[in-house]
Amino acid sequence: MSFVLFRLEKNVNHHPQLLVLVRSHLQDRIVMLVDLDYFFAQAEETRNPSIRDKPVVVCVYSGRSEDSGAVSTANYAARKFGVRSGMPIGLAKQKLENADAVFLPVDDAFYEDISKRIMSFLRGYADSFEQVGIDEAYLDVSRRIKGSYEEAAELARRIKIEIVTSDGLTCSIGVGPNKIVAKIASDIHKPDGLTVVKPQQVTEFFSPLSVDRLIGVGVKTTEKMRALGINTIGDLAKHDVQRLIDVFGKKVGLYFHNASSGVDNDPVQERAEAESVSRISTLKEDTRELRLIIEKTDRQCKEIEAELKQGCLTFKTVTIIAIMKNMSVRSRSKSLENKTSSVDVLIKTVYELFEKFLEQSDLEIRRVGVKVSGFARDEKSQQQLTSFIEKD
Ligand code: DCP
Ligand code: CA
Ligand code: CA
Repeated sequence: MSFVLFRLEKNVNHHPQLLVLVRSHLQDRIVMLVDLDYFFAQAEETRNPSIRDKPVVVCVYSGRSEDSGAVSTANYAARKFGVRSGMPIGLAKQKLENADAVFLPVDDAFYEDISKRIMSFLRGYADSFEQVGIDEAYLDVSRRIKGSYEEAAELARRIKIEIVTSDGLTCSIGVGPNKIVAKIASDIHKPDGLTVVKPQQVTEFFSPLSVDRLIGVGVKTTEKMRALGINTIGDLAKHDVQRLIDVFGKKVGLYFHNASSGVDNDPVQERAEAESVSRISTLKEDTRELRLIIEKTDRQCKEIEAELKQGCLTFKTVTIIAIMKNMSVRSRSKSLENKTSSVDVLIKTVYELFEKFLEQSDLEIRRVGVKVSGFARDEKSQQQLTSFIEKD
C-alpha cells in the first residue's frame, strides 16, 4: 500500500495539482491514538489509592538477588527523580533514596484484565480499530464523526471521561489525519493530554519536534541524522529525499521522507489475536514414561511455535495438560519470567512440568497436551509500517 503511495508521490511531484489530490485523499481520514498514562503504575494506584502521591515503581524482578531486575514503568512522581522504564531496579532505588517510594512487582493478569475491558469499549467507538500494545490503540473514526475534527475532539473527551469513570485511569489522546500524526500528538502532552492536529496544522506541529519522536528513529539513527544536519522533523522533511535514500536505503529513506511530511497511508486495521494456542493428542499407549510423553509433546511444541510465528507472537505462560487413564483432566502451568517465542524454552518448560507432574501422580496418562498463552506481539514486528526499520 505504502509503495503505491510512494510511487504516486514521485510521479506527481511534477504535477502539483495531482499531488494536492493525492494528499487530500489521504487527509480524509481522522485517526485517534489512545494511550493509557503510566499504565502499570497507574493501575497499581487504583487498587491502592494511598500510594497515589508517592513515587511508584513497578518492577520485573529477575529473582537472582533482591534488587536484580528492571523497572517496568513508574508514575510521574517517580519520573521526576529520573526513574525510567528499563532502568535497573538498583539504580531506581538509588534515585529514590529517602523519597518514600513504593516498589511493586508486575501483576500482568491484573493489567491484562483492565486492558481488555478498556479495549473492548474503545473498539465500539471506532469504524476500524487496531490495538498496538497492552495500553494503546488506534481508532479510525472518520465515518462516525463525518470528518469533523470538532466532533473528533468531543469524542476524545467522552472517551477520556469514560475511562476515568470505569477504571479510574487517565489517558492521553492524539487526533490527526493518520497514525503517525495521531501517535506523536498523543505523546506530546502526557499525562492526561488531548492534542488535535488538523491536516493544515501538521507541518507547523511537526517542524520543531526532535526527529526521535518518529517511530523508527532511535539513538543510532538520531546520531546519523545529526551528522547530516537533521535535528528536527522539519529538517528531515526538507532534506533531499534522494540523499535520505542514499544513507538509509530506499524503503527507510522514503519512510522518513513521508513520515516527516506527515504523509502516512497505513490503514487502521484489527489484528486478530488468539488468547492461547494449544495442541492435544493421544499417546500410543497409556503410560507414565517421560520419554514417550516428551516425544509427543516435542512435536506439539514445534507445531505451536510455527503457529505463533505466523502471528509474530511471544508467550508468557506454558501449560501442560494430561488426560489420565480414568479420563480425569489435570493441568500444570508455569509463568515465565520474560515473554519469549523460543521453542527451546517451550520444550524445556514442558519437560520440567511433566517431570514434576509424574512425581506427583501415579496414574497412567492417556492423552497429553501443551498450551501457551499470555501473548504479546513480538516487538520486532510491532509496527507494520516500520517493520523494515533497523531497531536501535
Ligand atoms: N512496559 C514495560 N517495559 C518497557 C516499557 C513499557 O514493561 N520498557 C510496560 C509498562 C507500561 C506499559 O508497558 O506501563 C505501557 O508502556 P508505555 O510505553 O505506554 O508507558 P507507560 O504507559 O508506562 O507511560 P506513559 O505515560 O509514558 O505512556
Ligand atoms: Ca502508556
Ligand atoms: Ca503505550
